Amino acid sequence: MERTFLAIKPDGVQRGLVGEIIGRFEAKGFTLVGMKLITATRELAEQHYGVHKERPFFAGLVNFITSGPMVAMVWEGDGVVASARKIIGATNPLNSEPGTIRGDLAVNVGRNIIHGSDAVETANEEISLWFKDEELSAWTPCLTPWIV
Ligand code: 3AN
Repeated sequence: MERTFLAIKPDGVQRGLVGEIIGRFEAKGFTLVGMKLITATRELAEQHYGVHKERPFFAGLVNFITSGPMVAMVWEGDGVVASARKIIGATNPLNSEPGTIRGDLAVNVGRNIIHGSDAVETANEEISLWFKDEELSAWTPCLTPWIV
């Protein structure tokens, strides 16, 4: 089953948007298989954003991402990598469609509240960078016995 790495960045946590954001992926029908509140070290942030290390915004991005706790998560489901990117919206929130997380909740490209892996291969790399295998729980949602 396909998995992706999503992280609510420090601005999303500070703004009290954790429940709102997680709710969108639950409502869509994806399964949460790993989650932790974590303040990233510089080493972890630099590894995670290594692809951007020559970009002018890299130092500011690492400072921001290490500035406070994030909610790091692994979500599972058919096509979850591409679908989560659609739910998140374009990188620059001013270009994100209304209805997407960034389109509804963010304004600034440097404070765009959530990260989502951009491809299945990247997702697998990011999951192993942020989580140990034993921190992930494979489970099958089964609603009825919990309701009636
Ligand atoms: P996405 O997060 O949508 O995959 P990337 O991978 O192009 O976007 O960029 C990674 C992160 O770098 C973005 N989430 C954003 O926080 C930051 N970023 C990208 N472009 C800029 C920019 N022009 N100025 C400041 N920060 C940026």
